[in-house]
Amino acid sequence: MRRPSKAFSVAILLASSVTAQAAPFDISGAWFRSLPGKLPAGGYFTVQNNTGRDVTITGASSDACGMLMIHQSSNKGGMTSMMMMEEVKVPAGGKIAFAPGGYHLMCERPKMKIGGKVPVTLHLAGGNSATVAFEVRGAAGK
Ligand SMILES: [Cu+2]
Repeated sequence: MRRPSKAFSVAILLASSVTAQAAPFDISGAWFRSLPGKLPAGGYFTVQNNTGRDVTITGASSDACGMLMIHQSSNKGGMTSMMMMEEVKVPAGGKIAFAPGGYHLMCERPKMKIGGKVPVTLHLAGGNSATVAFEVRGAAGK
C-alpha cells in the first residue's frame, strides 16, 4: 500500500502546479469582509489537503494588509474572543474552513476595494507557500 499512495500524492502535486501555484493543497472560496473606515478585514477560505501528509499553515502575508494574522474566534459563556494562532494544521485528507466565528485571517490596515481581488500568500511549514486571490466583499459578505 505504501507505493501507490506515494505515487498518488506526487500526481496531485504535479496537477496543482500546472493549474496554479505549486500549492500542495486546494484553497477555495477565498474572500475578505471589507468594513468601513479603519476596521480590520476578516479573511475566509476553505482548504482541502490532498497531499497524503499533514500540512501546517504557519502564517499569511499580503501587500493589501499592514499586518496579517491568523486568528481563532471562540465563544465561551457568551463572551466572544479572538486568539492569535501560531499555526493551523490541516490533516492529511482533511478539510479546514476559515469562516466567520472560527479561524480567520485578520487584515489590519487593509488596502482593498469592494468588488476587487487581492492576493494573499499562505506560508506552510517546510518552506512552501500558496498564493491565492481573495475576493473583496462588503460588510454583508456579498
Ligand atoms: Cu480576528
